Amino acid sequence: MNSEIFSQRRDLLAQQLSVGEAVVLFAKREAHLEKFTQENNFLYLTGLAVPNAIFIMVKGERSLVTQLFIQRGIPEEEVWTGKKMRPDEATEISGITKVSYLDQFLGELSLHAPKLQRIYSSIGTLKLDQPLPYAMFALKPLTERYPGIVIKDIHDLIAPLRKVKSDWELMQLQRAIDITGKGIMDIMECAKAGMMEYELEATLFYRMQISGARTWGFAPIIASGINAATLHYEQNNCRIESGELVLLDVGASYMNYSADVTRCFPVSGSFSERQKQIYSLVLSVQKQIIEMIKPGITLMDLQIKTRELLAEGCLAIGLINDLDEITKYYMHGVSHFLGMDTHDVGGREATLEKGNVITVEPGIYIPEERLGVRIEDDVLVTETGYCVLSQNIPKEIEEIESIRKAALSD
Ligand SMILES: [Mn+2]
Repeated sequence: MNSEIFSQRRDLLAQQLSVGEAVVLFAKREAHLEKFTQENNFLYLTGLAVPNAIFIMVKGERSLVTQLFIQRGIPEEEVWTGKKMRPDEATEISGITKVSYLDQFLGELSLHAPKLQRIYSSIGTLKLDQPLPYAMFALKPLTERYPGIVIKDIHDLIAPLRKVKSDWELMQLQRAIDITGKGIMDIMECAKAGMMEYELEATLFYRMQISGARTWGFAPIIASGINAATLHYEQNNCRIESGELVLLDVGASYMNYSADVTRCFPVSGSFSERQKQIYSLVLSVQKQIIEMIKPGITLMDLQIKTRELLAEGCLAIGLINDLDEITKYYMHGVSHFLGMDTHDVGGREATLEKGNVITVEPGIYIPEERLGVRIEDDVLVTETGYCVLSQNIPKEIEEIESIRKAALSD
């Protein structure tokens, strides 16, 4: 990957900054004996997958300072942890020519401080009952001496950039989705009643690992029977009983881009009449919602229509007696942005534009029948409509039943 990509992203970021404003982003902290994954805003603007580093961009009257701070390699430590990234390596990857060491950060920031009014960083939404975000903590020496400097979350600056995917990003996403799809097929081809949910998780994880997707995009949901009616069931530790429907809500992360796909299949080979009825309803709604996708439509439009269609469907089959009762069986959003984060930046009410990638995931959950159905695809917004990136992963009843029957007859 060319450092030019990161330079272009930083140029777009810089265009949004006014004089006296700065961006300060902190890489993820290194955690002992833990697999390292980078903070996504930092990664998006620098391409650097190293812990503890800092990125700053300061807009002055006549200047724009872009600078990196990285860890100094200490020979005694490098015996244990391997070589630290050198400044010239950081420059080669990121395209940022001014690279200093972490112990120089506060000194350098001091030079800019008197003229700063606002700093954008990754702080999210501050919660009073939660610890201070690391960025707020790390900037304390500055904010204590310059209480006038406001720290704001970077979301509104970076979301417009991150939610429009480049061709390169779409290639990574497609790969993440394809690997996930292969893993779902592996599961459908090996699952049997009596297996544990986590055995299916292992099957998919194996597929990911041998395909270069080293981590999950999010904690996988492998939910059989009533567990599928718990939206964020992540234990995956139940035995799959014969006759149950198994819900897989899974996504591999490839090059830090996350897939997010949900499929359901009958462990015993064919759907029961009731499972078929609920599944068909969800599938039909899902297809109608996907059909709506084009630039100019809002995520809220999709949500309102989903609720309406599901309510009509549930009323027609007698599951509810009044359209408003639908919230009892469908209670979540139908769509979110997808990208480096599984729930990517962009919000829940945005207007769609070309290059956005969103999920479409209606569902119906009936705990009293030990049944939950959700069908989720990943969809690219194109100039005139949409392209379903996960279209190769089977979701028609006949396709799923024939895969399952073939698998069980082996
Ligand atoms: Mn999703």
